[in-house]
Amino acid sequence: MKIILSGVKPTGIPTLGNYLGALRNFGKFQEKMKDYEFFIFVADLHAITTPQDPLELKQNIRNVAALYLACGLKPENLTLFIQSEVHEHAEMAYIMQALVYMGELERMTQYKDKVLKQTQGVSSALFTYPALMAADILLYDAKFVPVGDDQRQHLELARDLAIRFNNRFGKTFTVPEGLIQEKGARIKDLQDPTKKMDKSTDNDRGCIFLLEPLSQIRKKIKAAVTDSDACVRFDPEQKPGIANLMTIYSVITEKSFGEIEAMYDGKGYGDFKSDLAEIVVKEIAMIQERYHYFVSSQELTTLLDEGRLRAHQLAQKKLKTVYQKMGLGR
Ligand code: AQP
Repeated sequence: MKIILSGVKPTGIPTLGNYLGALRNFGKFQEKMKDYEFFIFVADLHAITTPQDPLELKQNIRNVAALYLACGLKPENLTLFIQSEVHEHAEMAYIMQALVYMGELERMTQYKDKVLKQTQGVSSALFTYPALMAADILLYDAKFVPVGDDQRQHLELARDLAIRFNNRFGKTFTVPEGLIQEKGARIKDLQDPTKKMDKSTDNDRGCIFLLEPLSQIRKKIKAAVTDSDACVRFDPEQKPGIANLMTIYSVITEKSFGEIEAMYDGKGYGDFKSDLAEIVVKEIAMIQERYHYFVSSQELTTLLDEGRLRAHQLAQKKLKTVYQKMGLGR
């Protein structure tokens, strides 16, 4: 059995970045890789590495689960589950913590960035987050992990830990590989195109949330930061705002940057932004319609129940093997 695994943290409403960098690709990979089983989960244990309101967290968990289906995942070959409902994730994370070195965790750039944003003190779980991520992946021997560019470093660490464990205790884990799209793997903030678009942002104006009113999405795109050059040209260094908008345009429409440049040759940013706003709104309107159907459906509840059982079955077996290889217990 060959497995592809990925997750999204329910720390808020997923963004256009999450969609273009991750969610949208899951359904596309499903179409192309029919001999793979897809293990897709709601990463709620990852969410509590930063403070969460319990009621909001519960709602966000259901939202993310519904959005997976709304964004194109199909129930065939799918194990959809909630991370905290499969207790082996937390147990395997402890094993990974015993394996990973402090220096490796200290080098993680996402940790360093997130520490700067914390106002209430930094939890030790934020520091050990990559150990939990390695556990998520290795528990199921996932071969491929489709993620956005920001997860590249964590994925590399998961590979190192799999190799380290295999060298120390004998071949146990599959060494995973990332599936990172060339385009759309790092969508930037609309107000500050040097930063990635984050769902836990301080400035909502730079971020498009998948469940926000369509009229607001139009406004945000029209107000996106550009430059004074007034020429639609792909140049991430000199024109990061326009390059980001062109990336969004290109991923959704599947038009190349050259084609987009030719279409807007001699036109200003106004036309380009208006068209992009309609393209994004059309895509998100479709997602919202499907989300409203799935979020309160019995279909979703049943999928999550079945997913929990299937994930637990595999995870339990793997954890037992790991304990045995390490000499734990009797
Ligand atoms: N801007 C982005 N562009 C492309 N892909 C992105 N991803 C995240 N942001 C972008 C990818 O989406 C998947 C799920 O992400 P996540 O839930 O683990 O993290 P997040 O959206 O980055 O969420 P947070 O923690 O609420 O906020 P920040 O951003 O502060 O960490 C992943 O595959 C990710 O690569």
